[in-house]
Amino acid sequence: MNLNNIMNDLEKKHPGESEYLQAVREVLESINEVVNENPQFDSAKIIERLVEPDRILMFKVSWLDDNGDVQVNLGYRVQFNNAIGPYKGGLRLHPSVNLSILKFLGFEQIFKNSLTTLPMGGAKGGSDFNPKGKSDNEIMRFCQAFMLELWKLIGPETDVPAGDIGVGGKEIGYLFGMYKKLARENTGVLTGKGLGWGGSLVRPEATGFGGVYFTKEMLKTKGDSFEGKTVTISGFGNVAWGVALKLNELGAKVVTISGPDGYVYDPEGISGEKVDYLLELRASNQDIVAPYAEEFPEATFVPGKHPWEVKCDIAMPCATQNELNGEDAANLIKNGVQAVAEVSNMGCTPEAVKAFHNNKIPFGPGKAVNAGGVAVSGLEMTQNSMKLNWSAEEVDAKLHQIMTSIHEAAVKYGTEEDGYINYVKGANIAGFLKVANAMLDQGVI
Ligand code: 2IT
Repeated sequence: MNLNNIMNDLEKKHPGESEYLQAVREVLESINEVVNENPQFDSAKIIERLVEPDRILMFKVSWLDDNGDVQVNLGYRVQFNNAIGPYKGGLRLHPSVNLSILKFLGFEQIFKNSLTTLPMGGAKGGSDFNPKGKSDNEIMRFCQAFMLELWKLIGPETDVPAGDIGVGGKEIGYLFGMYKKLARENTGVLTGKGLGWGGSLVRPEATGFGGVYFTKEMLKTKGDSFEGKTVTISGFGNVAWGVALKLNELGAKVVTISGPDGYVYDPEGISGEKVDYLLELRASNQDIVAPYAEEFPEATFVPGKHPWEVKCDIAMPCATQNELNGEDAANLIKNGVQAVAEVSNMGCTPEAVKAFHNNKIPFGPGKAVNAGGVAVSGLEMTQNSMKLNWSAEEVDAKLHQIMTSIHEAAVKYGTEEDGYINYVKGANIAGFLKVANAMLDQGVI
């Protein structure tokens, strides 16, 4: 594979799509060696076929706000690759959403889903709709208008969307209601459903719990554990909540959360009712964490900054892409960080990842660390197919086993000569091989 030629070609075809090009470059750099050792991939043009989505649906979403005014948004679904199973991936509702972001997320999803060991292809979708400050009725009308277009492309054996930033149980409910009406069927077409109508226990906690299980395995390779560790996390949504819950259970102390307005530092630790409060913050449909410091006076609100300046043993970004840069990484390293695990998708910039690698800090990439969310989505699909529900213990045990197996796969392909585990390389190679071999088996299509 000529990496530079492929990247140059892609940059020419998709100028300015920086997140997408960043995600592709990272994967190609780490699989380069494996592709060169397997000429069959090159002759079938596996890489050239893998880096472009199978198709993209882009549509207009018109809806009425509470004043009766017409609002217009853009909606998207990027179906990237279905070599190993139906397209699968979340829907993101955020004003920053554009094709570059959804293509990076869809591309990452291919490898993440492959790592879970479950049969799921990669996709992503969403809209530049901003849920912040919207009423429930406005969110419902938007979701219904969005599904009026999306339903034509999806189905329980074709493409199964779920939540991402801005899409939780409430939005999945509105989307499901409209799909059901249009398609005249009640099937597991979406995951993250309510528990009374096809949802799986542990799905809301799964991304966070899975992230902690993976990081626990990372620490274990050093003979270490979470007990007594100080952890900085970012974000305050579903993912940060699940991470905080599990970290407390394992004896760690969570000292930060964050939003676009800044971060909160709570030296006493975010546990008990304070973790529950994260859900209240999220339900308020506001992008702010400042109220936390008003509610709990031992905490300080630091406006306009990221939590990576706070001294910690372990850092776990849980918010959004490129939220931890080279300077943040240098700060963490200076303060003695022992491990970094991305729970957000591509939470760290390439400069930050390079700094962790150069300093031999164990670094877990998002596609491995946060795969627990989509893994339990896969388990929700299985339960829907069987028309049976598993207990929370059963789902959690399967999630735990999946995260351990992802860690094992990353160790297998990512261990370097000096014993340092390059989890980025390991996860990318393990995720890639399964998809590439499936594409080879299925011919040129
Ligand atoms: O980034 C992700 O893996 C998700 N937003 C979850 C996707 C899913 O289909 O559960």
